[in-house]
Amino acid sequence: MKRFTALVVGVASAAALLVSSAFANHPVLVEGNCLGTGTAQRTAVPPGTCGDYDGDGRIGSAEDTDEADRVFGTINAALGPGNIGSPAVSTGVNQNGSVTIVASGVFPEVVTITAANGNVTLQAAPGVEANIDAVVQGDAGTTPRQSQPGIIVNAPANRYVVVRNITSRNWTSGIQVLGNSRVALESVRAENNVNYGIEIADNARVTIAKSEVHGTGFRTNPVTGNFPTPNVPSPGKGIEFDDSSSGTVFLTTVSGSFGAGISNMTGRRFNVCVSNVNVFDNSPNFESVLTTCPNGSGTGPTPQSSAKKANAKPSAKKAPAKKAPAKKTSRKAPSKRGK
Ligand SMILES: [Ca+2]
Ligand SMILES: [Ca+2]
Repeated sequence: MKRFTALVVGVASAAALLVSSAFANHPVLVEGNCLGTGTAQRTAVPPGTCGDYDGDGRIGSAEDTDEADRVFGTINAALGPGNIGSPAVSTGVNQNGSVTIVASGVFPEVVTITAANGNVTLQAAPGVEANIDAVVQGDAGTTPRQSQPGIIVNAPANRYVVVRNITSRNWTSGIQVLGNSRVALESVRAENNVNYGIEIADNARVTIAKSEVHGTGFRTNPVTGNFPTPNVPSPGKGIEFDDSSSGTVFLTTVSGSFGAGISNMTGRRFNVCVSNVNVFDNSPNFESVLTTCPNGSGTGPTPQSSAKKANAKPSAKKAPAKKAPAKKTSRKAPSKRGK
């Protein structure tokens, strides 16, 4: 019996070690790249050139798989387990840690953040232009990528995600936040996306600051269509909060949207608060959005058209801090999300 107990303790200790490693929350780096001749993405360059931050001559997928150096060439590889060698050594953040892009580059990949194992930060270093772009001229993946969102965040409510200093271009939605995600978008730029610059749905809670959303719903493309004529974007909004989501928008510019610049479709007037923003040439600039932020939020359903009246109701000040209800009533048509 004693031996059995010792065995159980031993197994439990090993399990504890495995569990503790899942809470590492360590940082990794992603190198940049540059656009060269040909259609294939380059993986070998003269050492130290073209985004080769660690000077080994490898970029892109070759940097993802070279050794357990915690330096990657693609964003999704950095976010993943990053298993290298046999037996495998895991060096990626495994959806638990910070991914910093350290040299400028174009990243033609749908970036998926689940924060399944811990908090996740995705950022470019100051002065680095990290362009997550559906379009790379001549690349075979360009066509299917344009019918997908660029950055998808779908995380549990007990994790926090930060996206900082990242550009997302030419997708259906530049950034899509779903589920129970809790997210800070800081200094992000969403340009030339068709359906949404930034799309927030489900129960997500998102704060957006110091960001830019431009040209949503307008794009000419020989494959996915010519928007907004003859194809009409669905709906071509700069920033939208939908379903039971909530959030704030501060010190942000939204311009040139086919639809609304900043839109609150939650049906709850205090779910979305906007302050000190620059909105211009959207249609309209604001849709059911409060531009004076009361204390508290989520005080109950109200017709979107009456949102302006909310500013005059002092009772809103006593509203408790919002806890988004888990209840979900409807999902949008798939065509709005990915087609
Ligand atoms: Ca390298
Ligand atoms: Ca590497």
